[in-house]
Amino acid sequence: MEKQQHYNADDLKILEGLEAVRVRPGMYIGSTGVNGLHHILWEIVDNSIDEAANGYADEITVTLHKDGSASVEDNGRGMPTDINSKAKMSGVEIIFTKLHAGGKFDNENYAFSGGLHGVGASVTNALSKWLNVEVYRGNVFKMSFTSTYDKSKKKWLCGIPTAPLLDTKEKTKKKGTLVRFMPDGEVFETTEWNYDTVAKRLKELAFLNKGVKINLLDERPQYSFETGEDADGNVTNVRVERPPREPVTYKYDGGLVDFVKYLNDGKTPLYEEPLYYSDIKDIQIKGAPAGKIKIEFAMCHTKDDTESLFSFVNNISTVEGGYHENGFHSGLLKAMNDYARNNGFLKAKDAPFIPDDIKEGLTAVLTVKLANVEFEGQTKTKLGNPEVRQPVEQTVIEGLSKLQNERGRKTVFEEIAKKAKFAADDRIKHRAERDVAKAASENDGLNLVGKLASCSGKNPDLNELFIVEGDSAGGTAKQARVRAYQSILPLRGKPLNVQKKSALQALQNEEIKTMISAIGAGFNRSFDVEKTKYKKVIILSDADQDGMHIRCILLTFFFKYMRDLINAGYVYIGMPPLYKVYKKDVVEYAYDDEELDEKIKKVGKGYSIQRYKGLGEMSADQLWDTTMNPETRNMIQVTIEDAAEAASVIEMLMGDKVEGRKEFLAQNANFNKVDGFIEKVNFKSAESGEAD
Ligand code: 0R9
Repeated sequence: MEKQQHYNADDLKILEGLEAVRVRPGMYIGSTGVNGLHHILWEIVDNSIDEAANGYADEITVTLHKDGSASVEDNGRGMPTDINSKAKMSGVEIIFTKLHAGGKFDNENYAFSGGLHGVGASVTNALSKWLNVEVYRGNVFKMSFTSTYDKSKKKWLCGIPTAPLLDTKEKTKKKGTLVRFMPDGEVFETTEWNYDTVAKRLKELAFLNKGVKINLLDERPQYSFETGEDADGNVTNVRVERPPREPVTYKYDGGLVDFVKYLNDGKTPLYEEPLYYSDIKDIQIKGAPAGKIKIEFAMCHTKDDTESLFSFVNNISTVEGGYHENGFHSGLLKAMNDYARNNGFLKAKDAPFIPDDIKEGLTAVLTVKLANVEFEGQTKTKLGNPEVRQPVEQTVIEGLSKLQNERGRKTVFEEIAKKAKFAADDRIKHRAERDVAKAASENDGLNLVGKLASCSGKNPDLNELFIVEGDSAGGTAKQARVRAYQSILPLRGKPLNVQKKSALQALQNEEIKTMISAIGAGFNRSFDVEKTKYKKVIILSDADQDGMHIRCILLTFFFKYMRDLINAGYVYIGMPPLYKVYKKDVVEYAYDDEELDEKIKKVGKGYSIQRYKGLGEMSADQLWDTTMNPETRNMIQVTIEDAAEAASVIEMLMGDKVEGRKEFLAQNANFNKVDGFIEKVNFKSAESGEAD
């Protein structure tokens, strides 16, 4: 602290900048929940990725430490350690104390083409208890920052350097930067890193950054719960410590091509090697200087009938799409229409393909990189710059035309054109499908008598539809519900698994017709989320194997035929409790084994435990209190990734590839991947085939 006077008035302004981050963290990282927590890790990882994308680093290691801190290390050039003449501080200090450092910093030395997104590492610093940096550039350099609350001044002193950058004079052969930080528990609702979230993102980044080796080390001990019985026959629940996870490494020399192959795992591709192309074009974003846009895509059609397009802008997943996706689709459509006309797949009398014809069964990854992007949409994951559309369209047309003329690609384009023609014919033949679905949508109350218990209110914002496993639980739910805004749809047995069915076949199924009719927004291509009667569609199934299977089947249905319902965030998984812990009048519910421990302590000596095997075991009051009452219930909002994962699980179990299924089942099907809401189950029921 002895050098504190080293920082002058100019710097104070900077520190106030960081204080703003403390005061309104949501403005900088979206939320202070688990997503916000991970955001501050991504900021640091992004810096390393930028260094790698510029060709200076090829290995990045992320470590989740025992003490709850996280660190990121890269083998790049190392952050600049010299004093910047303008700012009168080292690059290291700039990066961690200046908001938006990197992106806005206009000194040539520091011009990195990355840093195109995000709010910068200073935000991570501002929201951490402490942050330590080491730079390896011949010598080892060190710098530390801390955040404290100054009670007398009633303000946060956050991200304050404890001293200027220190040259330790220690020699090192290593190159690069190491950043370690402790997220502040006073800022975040949780400071526990989610391994699956981190792993998934790092894997994605490894796909998007070809050849970069990304390691993930989780040094935290793992815990599991073992239930047993003590001498008096009471249920016991003991926490057992297990060794940390094994380190993992992600590295894909094929980049996007490997990404597409990975996404197609378990599907049947129409051609062996995905198509790949990339180009850099000029772009003029309104109100910004002329710039460049890097466009890259890989694609491969499969025998499936839905499209999976994963798009990214500056390595950020654009789940809600945007102008780059529009450009991709229109480029693809133009290129394939030209090809099909010129090669006899479309005759003079045939109408041109429409986008859906080309999208059928398409798996593709599209990434664009450019400066001055704007994100829109509910979750800020939609690219809002219209100028992006044209260069992407142009690149796709050029790319596909070049690829067509490459040796060995002839059959690839023939396969795509054949598939599109088939889809177009099918579409024309099956216009009837739309009419049936429409009829089902409008068929209010007719074939629903005795099935759907409809709510009386008409406001989709308030209305909730519970899809309940089993007639008996359905009956209980009907008693428990608030009639004004809660509808109950009991499902008899397992719903039709639509994975292997055509849309028309799906429409012949009573249960599915009833769902379409209840939701009232159409189906498949005619689905219009604006027309939904419910902005909460809640799947309520038992916490056992069958229940998990039903969840997966329903999610697959929504994923395939009502995807926008998921995109809009209207699909939920209801979470009934697993245990009731009680003693005389005291009743507590536990939703998992960890909570069971807590609740046992809360109820105290002489407690009893009931383990719910199914929803049907609960009384109407209990079901209301634990699962249906908006004030007290536990629900999980289904993301498109969850649903895609459920669909790919179903695909693997039911799909064309028998080997994949066998291997999968042999490994005891760990369904926990779907963000923790599908427990570890052995999916025997799936093996025996469809449950129509
Ligand atoms: C572990 C996380 N890694 C980083 O945060 C990281 C930032 C960074 C970096 C540069 C190199 N490696 C890095 N790792 C760098 C160095 C130089 C020029 N540009 C970038 C150079 O030596 O000339 N920086 C990112 C931003 C900045 N450095 C700065 F310039 F703004 F300071």
